[in-house]
Amino acid sequence: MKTITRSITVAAKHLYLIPLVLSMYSCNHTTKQTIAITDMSSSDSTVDLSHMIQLADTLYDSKKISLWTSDRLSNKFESLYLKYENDKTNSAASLDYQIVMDMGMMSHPGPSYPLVNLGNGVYRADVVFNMANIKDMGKGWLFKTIVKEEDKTDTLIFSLPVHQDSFTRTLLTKTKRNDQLFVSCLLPQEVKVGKQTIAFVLSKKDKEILSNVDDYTVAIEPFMPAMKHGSSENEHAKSIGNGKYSGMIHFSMPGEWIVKVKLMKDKETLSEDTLIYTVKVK
Ligand SMILES: [Cu+2]
Repeated sequence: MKTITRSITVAAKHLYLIPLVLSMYSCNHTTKQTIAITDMSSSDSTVDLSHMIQLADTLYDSKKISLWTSDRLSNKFESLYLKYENDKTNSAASLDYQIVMDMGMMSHPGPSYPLVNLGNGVYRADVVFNMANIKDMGKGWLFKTIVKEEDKTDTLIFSLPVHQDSFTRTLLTKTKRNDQLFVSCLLPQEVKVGKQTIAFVLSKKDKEILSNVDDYTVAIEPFMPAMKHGSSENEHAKSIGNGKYSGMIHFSMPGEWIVKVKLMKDKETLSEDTLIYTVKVK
């Protein structure tokens, strides 16, 4: 059997157009936006694309493929949602994806989890963007959607606008057991003063394939460098499954804080370095 392979490149929508695009879509394409589905594989119970940003979409043959995210993309752990619609209901397709950083002179794959099928033609792709796009240097991050049907494979390429955050939220560390782990702190860049939940995602990196890590404790210590003090009433982040960890952190006053993080197992520190996340407290 002959396999046809073709490649379609789709430009991402400019982010400044999103408010306009969203309002336009809510008038014309309401049926395509109100998809609420249950994500069986994670603790987030539902994924509602109607509250998300559509990064790109394309129509080809009788198919429509679109890519969604809950907020603008930056250099950290991100969940992307792929929606596949086909007018021909009887044709079965299998989907896969690949993340590639195109830097012009060279390109390299990026760290990502296997695609999760959420049902109803929606798939989740969890990715760690370990860098932002660099201006004037290649196409930046590309999302390659691979659609396999009986006799052909199509590759659709979406370019992704991945911005640089002021404060890095994903750090790579090595453990004493020689694992390479991405430690992603899910705090926004800016938070409100007071006691609040702090969440992390631990991703074990084996080449560019990521997998969940659930058997650590993420030890946290908030510190305010300008005034050289910490705070009380903090709780280390414990595993809640699917590579996610949740704890409590207390930012007792406004200003710039750092969160010092160590990975522990049975009271032993296993991360080789202390990871530092900066956060602006308002
Ligand atoms: Cu202070």
